[in-house]
Amino acid sequence: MAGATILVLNGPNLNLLGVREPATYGPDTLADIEESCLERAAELDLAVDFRQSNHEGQLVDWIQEARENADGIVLNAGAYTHTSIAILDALKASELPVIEVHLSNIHRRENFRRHSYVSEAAQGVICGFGALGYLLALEAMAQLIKRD
Ligand code: CA2
Repeated sequence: MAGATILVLNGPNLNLLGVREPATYGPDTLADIEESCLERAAELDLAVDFRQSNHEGQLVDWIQEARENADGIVLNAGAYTHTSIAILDALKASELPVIEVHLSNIHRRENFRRHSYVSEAAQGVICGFGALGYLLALEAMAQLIKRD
């Protein structure tokens, strides 16, 4: 689908990227990741709407709005991945293709990170590749949307 819009949504604390914990999450800031997403999206003939919030309700509102404004969602829900049934319900209600992204390999860390509510609504999950995961997700999304 040429010119499709992908909502790239980031959850709590991801605004701290590049400032703290580079050993776990890599050296890139969220602004760096946004810039590389915009570049890759242009090559893929996609538009990207890149957002971050620390608030669960705000993320739910944006997912609800995506039903009208976007053609797919790439989501790193941060810690809400492991807790939020509200985000899961909003993703299901959106009826959009969803790709879940994590910078770190959530299966290699604490046990509580191994369960993801988001995964139940996701077409696929990319984790452990740092900022590259967002670009891989955009490539996968471009293919998914083309197929539909
Ligand atoms: O690996 C990921 O992308 C996570 O979604 C990141 C979340 C974590 O709760 C998930 O289990 C896995 C945490 C994001 C916090 O980001 C920070 C960045 C710099 C400094 C502190 C936190």
